[in-house]
Amino acid sequence: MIIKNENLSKIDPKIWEIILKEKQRQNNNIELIASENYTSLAVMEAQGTLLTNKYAEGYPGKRYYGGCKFIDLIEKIAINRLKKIFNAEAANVQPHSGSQANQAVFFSVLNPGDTIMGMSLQEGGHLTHGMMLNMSGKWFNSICYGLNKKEKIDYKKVEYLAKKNKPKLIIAGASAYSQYIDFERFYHIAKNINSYFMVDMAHYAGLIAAGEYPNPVPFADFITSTTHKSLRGPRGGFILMKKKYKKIINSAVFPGIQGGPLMHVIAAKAVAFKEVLKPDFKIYQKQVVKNAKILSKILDQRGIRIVSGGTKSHIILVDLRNKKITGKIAESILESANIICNKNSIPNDPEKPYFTSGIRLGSSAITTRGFSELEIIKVGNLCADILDYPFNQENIKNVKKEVKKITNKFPIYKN
Ligand code: DSN
Repeated sequence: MIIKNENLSKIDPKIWEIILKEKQRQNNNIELIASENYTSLAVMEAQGTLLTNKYAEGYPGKRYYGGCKFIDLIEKIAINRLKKIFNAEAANVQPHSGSQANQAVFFSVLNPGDTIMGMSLQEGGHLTHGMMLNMSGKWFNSICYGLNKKEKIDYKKVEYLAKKNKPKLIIAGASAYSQYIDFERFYHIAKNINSYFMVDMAHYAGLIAAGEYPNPVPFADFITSTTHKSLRGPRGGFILMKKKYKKIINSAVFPGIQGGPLMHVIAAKAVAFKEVLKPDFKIYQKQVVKNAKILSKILDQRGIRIVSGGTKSHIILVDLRNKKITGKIAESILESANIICNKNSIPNDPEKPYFTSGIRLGSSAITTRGFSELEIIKVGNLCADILDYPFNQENIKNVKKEVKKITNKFPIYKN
């Protein structure tokens, strides 16, 4: 039977209605999840195209399916734009996610049982950098480094652990670390013991592209990332590498860990990369960092402890111990006032990861939305109002009203 080419609203009104509700939710809430952002209509348009119909296992010029001449053009454009953004020697745009980008690097140079070293999840690292329940912690001998007393990466300990354990791969990168990472220092530590050096820049990629955060590209053998966080693209991943690793990385992605690439997503990545290359993107990222610093300062002034004393990125990690509520409760009460964030462990957290003593905030999405100083000051104070009196229903109601005033002024997706 020929498919009916009618609109989604007609074919599946149930799903359509839920999507509309989600649109309303995104419009009515203040989004402070540090790993989220709002992608452009152009990016979504590319992702919603008929490119989803096409199988294209392989790489441009060397596919395992016919009919790939236009697909090849798209993938080549995505690769070239990405290389230009980061001044990278080679790029692979096929990973479906950041986690798969990491897996591909592991698959390219490691064997099960090899030793890897990454930042501990409890102190700001990422699940895929060796956490014991993740494949990276189960299949490899995982050594973790963490923070010093000032809640900054303890490079002396990194060096000590590297010399002692001789990991085959050292990973730098984090998902709840607001400070600069000294990639050059990591590079020297890795080179001294002849280990591979990988940077997972998923959180910082947009800032790095705009020159607002140190660039790992000159130092790392492999750089992995997602495309949907600070980079503001579609949900997906990529890998940058030195040219000498292009072959092993490409075959680790396909046929190593993935089959057919998602060509509609790769087209959307290409569109996002074009947006990143525009001068506007630099202005946006400058404001992202500025907004995070203002938000952090307001919270600090309201007596809320910020882990590591502030931020140099889009991330703010909040310690709630003096407020006597867990991250889980704070997340849920903020949500009832239409402020969205996520609970997050803080260094030496006495609570279990499901509860935590902290929340993580981020400025990427609110900056895309158009918030600047005035709104950020307001947002900081509203968060503090909630955290000061989390169980006062009148207070929650008042904050929610104020949130509505701000969000009404800054609609995201109009039609
Ligand atoms: N889950 C992402 C984050 O929120 O940081 C990382 O993959």
